[in-house]
Amino acid sequence: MEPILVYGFPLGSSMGLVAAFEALGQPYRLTRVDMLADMKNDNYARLNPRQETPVLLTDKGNVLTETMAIAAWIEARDTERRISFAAGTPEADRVHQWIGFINSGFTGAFSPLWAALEMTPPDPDFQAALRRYGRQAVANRHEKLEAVIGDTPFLAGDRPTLADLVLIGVARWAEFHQAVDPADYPRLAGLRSRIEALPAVRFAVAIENGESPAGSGALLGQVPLDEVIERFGKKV
Ligand SMILES: N[C@@H](CCC(=O)N[C@@H](CS)C(=O)NCC(=O)O)C(=O)O
Repeated sequence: MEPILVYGFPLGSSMGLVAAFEALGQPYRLTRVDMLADMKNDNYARLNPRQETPVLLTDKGNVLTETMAIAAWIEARDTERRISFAAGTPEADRVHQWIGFINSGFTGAFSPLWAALEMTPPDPDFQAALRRYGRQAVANRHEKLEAVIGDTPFLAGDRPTLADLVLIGVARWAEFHQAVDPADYPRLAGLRSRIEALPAVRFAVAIENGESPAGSGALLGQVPLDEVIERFGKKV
């Protein structure tokens, strides 16, 4: 079977993985999840007990969660090295290092901001403290990232890789939460605009917006979430 990537909207980090599948150019399908309405329930937990996106149904029909594991799965199939480097090379190590940084500290810095936004029932004092802490954490991770972005057009060199695509799914949260002023991080701002201009990323954003962009032709269609859960989720 073709792999199926279960991606979340609005503003899911999985947008970067949709772009990665598109850039990979091999046949794939997508499943769309409204994270606000269709994820925090027992049915979705059959697919991912942590009730999160992304989830990959692999070509062997296995359920694979966690962005880093899914990125590694894509990398192993990217034999044309469109968005990765050969295993064991220093360039590949560097891509893994970037993805580790982005998926841990950089992504995690936004957690207090999401927690404040989604808190029910509201607790204004706690939410204000979470927002203050979250903004500090996001600024700190932005400073760290800004300091180590090099002179190459993309994170790991002259061409975009999985590291850039994982970054772009998350970096836009800074504006959404008004956590930092992007102008304070000019290297990151330049990098983000180069990544956002990539056809695969434009495609992924259009998909996230519910449009039907032409794309490369690798996307074979969208599979309804209920069907995916019935076929691949834990049996009840
Ligand atoms: N460690 C997981 C985290 C995934 C994650 O946090 N996904 C977000 C969407 S970007 C989510 O599903 N959040 C819902 C929630 O936990 O409330 C990964 O890297 O894949």
